[in-house]
Amino acid sequence: MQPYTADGLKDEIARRLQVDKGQKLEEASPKDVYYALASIVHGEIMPSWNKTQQKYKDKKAKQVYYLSMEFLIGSLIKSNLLNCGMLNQTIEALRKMGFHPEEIFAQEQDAALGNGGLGRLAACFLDSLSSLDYPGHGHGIRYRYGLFEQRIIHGNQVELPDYWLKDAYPWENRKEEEAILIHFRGEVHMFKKNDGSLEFKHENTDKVMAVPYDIPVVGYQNSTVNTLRLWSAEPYFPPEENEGQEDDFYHDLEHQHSIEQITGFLYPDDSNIEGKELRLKQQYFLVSSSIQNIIRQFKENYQLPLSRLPEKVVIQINDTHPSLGIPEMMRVLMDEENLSWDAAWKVTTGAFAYTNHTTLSEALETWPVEMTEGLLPRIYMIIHEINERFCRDLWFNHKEKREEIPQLAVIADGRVHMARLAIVGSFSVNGVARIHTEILKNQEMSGFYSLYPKKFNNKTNGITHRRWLLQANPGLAGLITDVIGPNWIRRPKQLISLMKYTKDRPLLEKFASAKQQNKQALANFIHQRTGIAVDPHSIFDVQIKRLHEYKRQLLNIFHVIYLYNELKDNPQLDVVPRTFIFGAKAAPSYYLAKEIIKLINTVASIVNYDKDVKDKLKVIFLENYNVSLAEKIIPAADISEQISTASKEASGTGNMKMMMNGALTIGTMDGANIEIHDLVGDDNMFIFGLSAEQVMDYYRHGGYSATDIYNTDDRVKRILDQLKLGEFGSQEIEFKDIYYNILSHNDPYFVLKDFEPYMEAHEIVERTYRDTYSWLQKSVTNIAYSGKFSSDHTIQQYATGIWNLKQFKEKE
Ligand code: CBF
Repeated sequence: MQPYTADGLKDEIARRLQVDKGQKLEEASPKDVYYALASIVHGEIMPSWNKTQQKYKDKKAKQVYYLSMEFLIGSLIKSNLLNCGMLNQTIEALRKMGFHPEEIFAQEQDAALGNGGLGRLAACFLDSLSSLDYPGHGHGIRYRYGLFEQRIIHGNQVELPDYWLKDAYPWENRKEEEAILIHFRGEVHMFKKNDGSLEFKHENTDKVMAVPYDIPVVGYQNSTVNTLRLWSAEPYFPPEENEGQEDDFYHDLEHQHSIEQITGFLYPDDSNIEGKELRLKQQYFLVSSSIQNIIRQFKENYQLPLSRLPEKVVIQINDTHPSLGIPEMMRVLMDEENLSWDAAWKVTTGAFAYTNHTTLSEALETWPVEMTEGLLPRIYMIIHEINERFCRDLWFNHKEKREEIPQLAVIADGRVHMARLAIVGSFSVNGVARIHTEILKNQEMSGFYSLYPKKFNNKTNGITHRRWLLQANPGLAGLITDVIGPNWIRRPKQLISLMKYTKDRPLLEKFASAKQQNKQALANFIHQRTGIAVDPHSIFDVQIKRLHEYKRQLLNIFHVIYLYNELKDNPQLDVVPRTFIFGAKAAPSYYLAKEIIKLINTVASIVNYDKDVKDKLKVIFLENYNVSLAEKIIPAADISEQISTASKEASGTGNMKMMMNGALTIGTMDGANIEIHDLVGDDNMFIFGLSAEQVMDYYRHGGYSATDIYNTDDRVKRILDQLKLGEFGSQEIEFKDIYYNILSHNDPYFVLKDFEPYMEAHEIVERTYRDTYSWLQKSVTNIAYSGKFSSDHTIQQYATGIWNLKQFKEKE
């Protein structure tokens, strides 16, 4: 990539404005400048992109395809500039032009094509694949509407459509010539061929075109550019029908609309599966276009028999959502490429690998047989056959499993079980943190684990330190480079060298000042957004993630109410001032989650204006939490709230991002918190609450008595009564459902059970924070150990442990 100077860039922006828009620099709006800049960067990327793809082709490299219904990309302008080595010059150039660089970067609307952790993980993985020179690409859906935009009105979440494509998206290239035809519904006819084998013809289908839009995935200053291919649904116009036909204009419009609906919007729910046919359609649309595309490219590029596809192609499916890829690959290999069942099965199971991201039973997808069969008749036949063969194998070859067949069968109780399909049809099944994988092996999927012990493995999640530290926190990143040199950027585990400096007081002061600057910046942002002035010297206590009962934002807000009650009783109480910062979206149909958002906002509206608590307590709910907002909040966090009910959070990745930015975790022994704890130990994080074993034991024995705690702990009783009696709401009935969910449904997420230990842990937080020197040591220790959670490390583990993929380092 060509090195630009700041002045060169400035001139080039001016030139583009003139050529493309006939505009003078002085007349250009921030949006005009953004587009001119993006077009320059895109132009810089193109040659490397072409070269990378050509090299893979020429050298017949093995490639991984990451299939995911979600890619939570966020904004690309800064990360592309950073990875192209142009960020610093751009900042200088924009300043010289009289613009505030952040204002220009903010012109790009986040691509919110995901709900939360799973989608963001996919985006981090793509960044690491390119940055480590691995041939690896994403395949996803180009939703016209991303995750809804959240507004808070009178404390309530209100959802607005996120039409992120209303302005042109400068990073995508439409590749109409590579479109693929997808078939829904229709009839399957069976014929006997001369050799006695069967042939299946899928006819009278509803046809949809899948048109790819390619987005470059730029590696960090290494000239590797992989591809994120997003598919868009468009009507299919058979060429012969275009001539001499009277069109029914209105019918056509309706038809077009129903087709475009397939890639119309992202389902706004990541832990409850909505049994909607449209979602099933989306899933098949993604996998059919991707698999046909992968096979086409394999045939074009490798000139090898399809039986050798697994030597060159590996397909990682991100959760069960793309598991229909397994029968789809069988279909293409058998019906279009004439492979036998056995040959096709060998290729398919040699190519697919499955990652599980949750054990929440409501998120383990199943589809009704009638719906699957009606929408995808040929695919259903294949699933049926996979199931028959699998069950027969269990019956004859695993006699000890006969009793378990109903729990293992791919089709059972009139439904297709997607996780079972994914396990049976893949060569690898992985969880996303050590404890999660153990739960899969020993509980949720134990029946399969005993059948296929070698398939199961763990790959603990990771995050890209380039976006989450280098780009989001330049102050801290610069300081780290000053102290240990720049090698950590390519080898994040080298952050460990910071451990040599944890006793260096003057240096710790510098870390403190970097954090303080970030806190000040966030305080300014909060003020500008909400009008509320927060004390930048207070503890910034942050919980940012999807709103779900198991993530227990409720426990956090109960702590706030407790502190508020204490301060009301004794306004002179000596406490370290705290600012509680929340960011969370609730699925639109998740009533209790929305009630919790309302409660947080209601508590905020009381606490923030109560003179008794003065500046000791502030509660901020930042609306429309998304990737760009996370990039502002995380560098400023002192405390990272990771307080899920143990056993429920598969891994979490916010925990890693905040640790990497020097926040200390208060958390349960759940997900990746356990692995953070392995590294930094009790001295450097605040662990509390029930263990996963205890939680699961309670579940096995019908739970515990929440009422006992209500009756014996005055603090708890007071809080719950305040909810019931309407003290925190305009009406008495307002938060009764939260109250009853805890007491009548016996507190399914153990909020009361963990209340006392959580309060104690927070007391320790406060005591520790008072000792600035010790706090800073802990903070730097967290940064030092965080390199292990770079997605570079995770991707290396996938590449060597699952994909057998080589880094493609060859340079010009
Ligand atoms: O593995 C990535 C993340 O996925 C989830 O968000 C998911 O959607 N299942 C989990 O809830 C997270 O724990 C996990 O980190």
